[in-house]
Amino acid sequence: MTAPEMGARPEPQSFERVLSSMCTEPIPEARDAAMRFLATNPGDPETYPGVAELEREVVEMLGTLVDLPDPKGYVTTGGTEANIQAVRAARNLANTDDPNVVGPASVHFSFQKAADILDVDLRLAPVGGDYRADVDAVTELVDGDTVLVVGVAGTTEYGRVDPIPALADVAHDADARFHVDAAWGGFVLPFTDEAWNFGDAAIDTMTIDPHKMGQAAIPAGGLLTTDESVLDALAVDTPYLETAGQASLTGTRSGAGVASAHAALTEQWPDGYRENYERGMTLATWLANAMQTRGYDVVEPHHPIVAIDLPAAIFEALTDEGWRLSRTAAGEVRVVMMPHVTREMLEAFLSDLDRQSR
Ligand code: 0PR
Repeated sequence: MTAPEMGARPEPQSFERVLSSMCTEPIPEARDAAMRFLATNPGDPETYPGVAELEREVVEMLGTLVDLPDPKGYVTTGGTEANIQAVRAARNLANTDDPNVVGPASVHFSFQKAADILDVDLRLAPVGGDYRADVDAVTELVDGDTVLVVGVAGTTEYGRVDPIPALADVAHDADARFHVDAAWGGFVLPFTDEAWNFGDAAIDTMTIDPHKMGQAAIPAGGLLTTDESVLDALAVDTPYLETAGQASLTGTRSGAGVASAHAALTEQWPDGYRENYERGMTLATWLANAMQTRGYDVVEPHHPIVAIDLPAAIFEALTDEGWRLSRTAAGEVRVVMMPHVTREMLEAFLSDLDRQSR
């Protein structure tokens, strides 16, 4: 590795060839808000009351997206923190020495981290042929030590929505809590007829991230709950701060993320997000057809994510040309129709693909 060139101004990458990311460019209002609130810390609400108020408003706005009238929660660093905290709350509230968490194999890998840190057993059930949680397979793994059942509303690889109401029943029949991971899907699914939110099922906690489809600057994730006791189960005493307790996992937190999420939601809910969803779906369907026409197998997009079975050599060649792609565990290339992805980008991608395939 060579020494960094002193004085050179580093530039971030452009989004021109980014097809695999679940993050995107913040809208201008969100970028501006992030910059203005860079030196604020919602982890200390007495010293920084302005940003603490913005955070309460973000939680309210997220509640509107997920059909939860009196939402409680906070702005996390992202989906990983929200998922870890959901597991932590469920473990702390349950009465067992040998806790386990049950979900489909499609849960995000942040649950592996949660299980490791919190010393709970993570039990993953095989998914069905439709890439969604198989309710019977999940039920089989649940027992008297299950503290949390997890469903995903918008899976990382295929954008699928698990049968959320049925999984909620499985959880509550076993006296466990029920968590929905809508980290990515939370800003997409309000515009579909899926059953995924608090209005559709008895959900205890949810992850929903403004820094993904919400078009806010990183870091801005969200943990929501119906139940104050979840936050109490997470809170520790904060002896030398003026507030009584702190429920977040991190101490000092980014006011930039909070303010940015506030600006993005204010600007984009609901019409801007609806347009993103509709554009994304049109592009996903278009790309899926274009790929099928070329003879590639495609996992039909139900939401704005397309998974394509591309030969490894073509994947490598496109990566060498600067396309930022990622693969599912089964090896498909996955294209996420984030707001920065355009028809022109996809046409350029297809033209590179066609050249590589000749
Ligand atoms: N839950 C789901 C359903 C997710 O898809 C993700 C991230 C998380 C939780 C964790 O969220 P944080 O990464 O905010 O902690 N899914 C993407 C992934 O791991 C995240 C991502 C984002 C990947 C941008 C690449 C990228 O460029 O694939």
